[in-house]
Amino acid sequence: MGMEQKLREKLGKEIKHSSNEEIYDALLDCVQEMAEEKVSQKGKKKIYYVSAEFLIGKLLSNNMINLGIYGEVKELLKENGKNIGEIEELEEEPSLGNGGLGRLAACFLDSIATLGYSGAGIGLNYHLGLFQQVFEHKLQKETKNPWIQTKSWLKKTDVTYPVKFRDFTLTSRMYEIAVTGYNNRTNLLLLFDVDTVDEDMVGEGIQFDKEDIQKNLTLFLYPDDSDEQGRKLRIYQQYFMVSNAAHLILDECTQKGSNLYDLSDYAVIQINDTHPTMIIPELIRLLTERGLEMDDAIEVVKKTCAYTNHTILAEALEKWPIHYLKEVVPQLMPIIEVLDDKVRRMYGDESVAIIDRNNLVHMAHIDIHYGFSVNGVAALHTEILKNSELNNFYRIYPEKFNNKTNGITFRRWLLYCNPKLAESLTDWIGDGFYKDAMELKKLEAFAQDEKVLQRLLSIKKENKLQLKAYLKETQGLELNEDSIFDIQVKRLHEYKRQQMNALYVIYKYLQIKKGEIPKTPITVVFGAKAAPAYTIAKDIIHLILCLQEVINSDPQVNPYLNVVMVENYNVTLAEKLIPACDISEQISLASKEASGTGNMKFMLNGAVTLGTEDGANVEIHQFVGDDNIYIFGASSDQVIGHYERADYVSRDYYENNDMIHEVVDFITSPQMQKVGSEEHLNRLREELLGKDWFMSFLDLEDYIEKKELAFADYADQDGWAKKMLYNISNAGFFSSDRTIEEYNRDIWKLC
Ligand code: 26Q
Repeated sequence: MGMEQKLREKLGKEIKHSSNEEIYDALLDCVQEMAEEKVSQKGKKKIYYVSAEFLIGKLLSNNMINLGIYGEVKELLKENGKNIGEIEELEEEPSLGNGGLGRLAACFLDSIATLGYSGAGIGLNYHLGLFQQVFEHKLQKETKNPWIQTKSWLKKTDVTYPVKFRDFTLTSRMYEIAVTGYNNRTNLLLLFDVDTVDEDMVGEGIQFDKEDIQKNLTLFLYPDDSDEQGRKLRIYQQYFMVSNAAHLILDECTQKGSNLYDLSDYAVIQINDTHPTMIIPELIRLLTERGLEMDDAIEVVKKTCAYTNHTILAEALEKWPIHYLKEVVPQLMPIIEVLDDKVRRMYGDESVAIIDRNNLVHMAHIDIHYGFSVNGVAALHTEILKNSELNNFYRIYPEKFNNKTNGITFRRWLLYCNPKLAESLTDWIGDGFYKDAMELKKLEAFAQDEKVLQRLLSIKKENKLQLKAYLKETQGLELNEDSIFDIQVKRLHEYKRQQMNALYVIYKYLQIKKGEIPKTPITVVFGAKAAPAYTIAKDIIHLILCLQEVINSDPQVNPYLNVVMVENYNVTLAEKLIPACDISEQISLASKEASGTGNMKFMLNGAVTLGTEDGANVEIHQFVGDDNIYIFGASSDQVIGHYERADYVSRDYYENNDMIHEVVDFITSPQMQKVGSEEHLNRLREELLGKDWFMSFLDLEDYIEKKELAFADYADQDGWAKKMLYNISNAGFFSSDRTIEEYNRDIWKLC
């Protein structure tokens, strides 16, 4: 049956007589039915990707692309006077992740299904998601984000498990979201929930009673963990997630014929950062309940679990006080003690112990001792893990350590978000790159082809115009499509150094005031959410919003320089911003960004990276060569050296460098105080002068120099188009299909 007939049957009337809402509902039904037909039981061994976050983005169009009906439906709607873009707008974006780690999990699910592997994602169904960001008085305010619509992609199931905590037992319920592979099978994302959750208990902003676990367990993603109740709630969430996962995995495997001793022939569990680590003691507990001896259970689990590390930031490495665990999940403590005891007997080395002298349980240490694989997410990151952060473990288990450089799904981040580029690429090099991303390399043959270069530039311009219209309509923002779009979008964190970009903006503003007019106008775009309890990150948002007002309302400057901070940055906005970008800001303090994946999305869409030698930027640099990227700043070794010697003193830079002095003082200048809050601006300036833990001043001069060079190069449009072309041609390696093939070859061994 063709799509037209299917849709009309669902609608019960003509498409042209239906409202957008009715069409959305009908399309959702059609897509779900088509996806379900492709659910498959094939494959003895299955990958279970357990993660606290799955930042999947809107599903309607993505699923239609993967099912091969997107073009047909788009045309059909057009013929009937409907616009697919307006229908997409009706879908709420699922709010199940913070940033990189959650989006990576979503790209991986897409690639696992696309490559035809048997796999499932397992996580939680946060009703109100991550908070929604609104700007009020130039400050971030958090509100709830109720993303689950009456007509939803979530399918309620009858699967329930009892999950026991110290003081009570909760009954879980499983929901499913179909994950369609491109031209291939459908897998499932399994999200656990409790029926007793009460959305009405949320008061002003995102306030709620953190102790009423039955009602609050799956309300929010990472409830504020700045206080003890928040941290305990996090443990409740984590245990709830992994206990359900462990039950489900054991049930599925026994049904398929496992005798549990051979569990690793049926299942491999990828632990996404330490958030699901309790699955290790929980599986051991359940295996002993099902009759295995403790030592056998430990061996089985060791062969089944693999761990991915996403950070070297000390504050993000989870360490839980024993007394929290005793209060929440006392049944795990005897097991964790056995695990600790074995490690102590074997190695007698305090630094690799599971329970430290302060009675903190180191979650990553459990993963490394009791899993069979430890991977970093980019070459440099894995080297840092092996040689410094986890060196004591690397010396014990060199064979466990491996690198899996991150990737992104080209279905969402090219075919869907940049249809004009995808279409032109298909004209030039055929459609082989849809399945084999390395075929993008064929584009290099066109590096001297004037028509191709001109088309790359005109696509960029069209995408800028689309973004301009969208941001005007949805956020009332004004963009100049004739300016360079310089974009930094990612979570707000000091190590990512949005503050350094803001200092550049101040520098440029002052230059223009002094009469130094740039050749091409510049628009600096920011998008970022700050964790609710992260004071300095929120001050940085305030700084950017103040700059936006001061600069955009200064008639002497605004023809040449604009600052735009988009509100509530999310996947949907990323899909519109990235195709319109000229310069991709990837400016983390070297050694701190494990990989980055935004950098890959920008590159694939023809933006040129301005970045430090950090994370996957290092590999991007190797692929595109010196001429097609702007690299600046201290190396990771130099940065690690500064930390070791504790010899970075931000105030020295301020005292000894006139430019730095001037831009820092501008933060609290009368102009800024007039539009902003003295408290926030002063605190930020003091932080930069007194601490600046992520060394913004260290690289500032070099950053300004390279950024100016990029802007100057942009004036030669032909030369710039070549840079775009080399970035696109070399993006193939960063397909998550490649990443998943490597996970399978080295870790999962599914077939
Ligand atoms: C930990 C303890 C308590 C509360 C929260 C957390 C917490 C929450 C989220 C710790 C870490 C995260 C998220 C980390 C993350 O997104 N990491 C990013 O992972 C990407 C995918 O590998 C990388 O590309 C990025 O470099 C990395 O920052």
